[in-house]
Amino acid sequence: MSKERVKLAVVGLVLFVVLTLAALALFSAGPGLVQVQPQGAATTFTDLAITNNASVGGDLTVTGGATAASFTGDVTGDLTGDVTGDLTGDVAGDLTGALVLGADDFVTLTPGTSITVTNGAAFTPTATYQPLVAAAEVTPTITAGATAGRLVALTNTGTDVINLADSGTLKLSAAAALGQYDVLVLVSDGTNWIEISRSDN
Ligand SMILES: [Ca+2]
Ligand SMILES: [Ca+2]
Repeated sequence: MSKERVKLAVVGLVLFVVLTLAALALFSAGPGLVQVQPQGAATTFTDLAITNNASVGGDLTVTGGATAASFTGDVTGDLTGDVTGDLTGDVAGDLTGALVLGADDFVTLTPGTSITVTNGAAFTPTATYQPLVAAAEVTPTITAGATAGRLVALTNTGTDVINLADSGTLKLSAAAALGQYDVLVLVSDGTNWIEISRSDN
């Protein structure tokens, strides 16, 4: 090999080493952005620690314990661990653990949309705290067949009397005549609405 070729080979080798070191320095410098592109087959990480935000576009499956300072997305699977932070969304699944309220928390029933009841017509409660109103004294009926165990507190917020007959699938201690602010509390057995209590306020 000629001297010139040896020189070129040495220069090439030095350039290769310098570029490799530069690339390593670039990728090890933080913080950076690491993107994981979808692959045909699942990629398995033995350990993956993320110290900043992580955005997951697809499903997130956690088989171990999960601790999150904040979790703002929906949880559609089962949640078997404790929730120690605030839960601001709806819980549509079953709660099989204890429901523990903090020392500064209340059970708060968001009122359902007020229903204007009419004579002889059935109305369907939409919330446990169900305000009712009428345009004149009326005797409506209540739709049967609600989910068993559902509670409803019918509250007449208007000045016109709302009568509820003790008949059919409405099982009362006696007919109810709800004046303003009077309340009738019922529970459904899946077919009937059964009176728990009433209050003439
Ligand atoms: Ca009765
Ligand atoms: Ca009253």
